[in-house]
Amino acid sequence: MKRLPTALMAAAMTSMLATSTFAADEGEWSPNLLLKPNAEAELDDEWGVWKGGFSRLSSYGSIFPHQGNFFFRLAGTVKLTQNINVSDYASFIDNGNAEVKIGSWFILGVGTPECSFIIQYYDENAAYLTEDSESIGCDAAKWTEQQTIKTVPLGTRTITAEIRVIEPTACAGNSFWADSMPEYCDVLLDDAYFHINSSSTAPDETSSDDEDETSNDEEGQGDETSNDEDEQDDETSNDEDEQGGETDDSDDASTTATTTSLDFTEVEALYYNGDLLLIDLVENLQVATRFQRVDLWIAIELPDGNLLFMTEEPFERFSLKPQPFKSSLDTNQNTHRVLEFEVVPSLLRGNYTFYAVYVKEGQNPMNSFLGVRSNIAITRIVLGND
Ligand SMILES: [Ca+2]
Repeated sequence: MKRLPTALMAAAMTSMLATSTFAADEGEWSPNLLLKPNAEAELDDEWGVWKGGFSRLSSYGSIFPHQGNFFFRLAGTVKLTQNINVSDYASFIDNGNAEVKIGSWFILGVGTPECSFIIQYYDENAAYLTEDSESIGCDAAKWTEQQTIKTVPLGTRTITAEIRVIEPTACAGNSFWADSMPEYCDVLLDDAYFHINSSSTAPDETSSDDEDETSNDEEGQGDETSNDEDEQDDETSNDEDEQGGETDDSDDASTTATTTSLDFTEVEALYYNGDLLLIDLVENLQVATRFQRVDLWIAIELPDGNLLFMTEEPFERFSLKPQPFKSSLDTNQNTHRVLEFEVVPSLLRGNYTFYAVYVKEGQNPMNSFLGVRSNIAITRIVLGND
């Protein structure tokens, strides 16, 4: 039986946007700004997970943790994220001296996955600035460290650090080798880290190693990366048009700040037939201008892995087709009941994961993360067999 955290959502917002109050000394790396990076502690919702499987294991076949008693398993195509508030480092960032170092230890479970680190930079209005990405090897047969160092753009206040695993089609089964072919590719991960430093003199000997290793993977990564880049170009140019000079001047911008947060209220972890299931979403949204309007997306991942999207249509509340739940929002500070139903025998048993996120108006977060304008609220429940 899978273990689930009992307190699922109460601390999600605070933890996802938690700020390290530790100020870096000149030339030194900060403490690890990732929460629960080594799998040792039971998880709440420190990690945002999009699409694939994410679990915490003590062993997997003959594989054991890199350190400690637990490690993470990423199954299938997975985007694993944490949002990191770096406003404590604002002065270093705005001097152009700040760098970030993202890394983790990887070992291959099954398949030929394509992995990368993505670092997205957002300003104090939570507006997307730019991003870095680096293909990394994640298919070694023994625990191997991967790391990359990037310069932080001026004006950055929040960073989304992402570990992305792409599942090639060869892992999807349905082939001549179907019997021996795994359903999913697996990558196992332990001891992830994200540090920021306060000067350019910090040690970075390891970065040259990484460049060598990553060059191998670039071809495999091709399609995925180029799609993202196209979208990124569009996105960036829109932002610039719409926001004009506002965000260039940090003093003015503070009076027109966009704030967003989403949080599911705490729910029981386990339900049986006859139980009433209530899911409430606490929305806090204030956008600076009408150009920064957002859509609210709510998706439910079913035990069979399918995603259902809540819709704006009163007679078809759920759809397999990706679509927003509410469109063109500017200000909204409310708790909404998004789901209320009795558990009946016809419902699939197993794990249900609920996601909610604000996305730039008109953008589809299933195509690209670039339009995301808030934390991703996540809560999970299990429908048990009676
Ligand atoms: Ca560990």
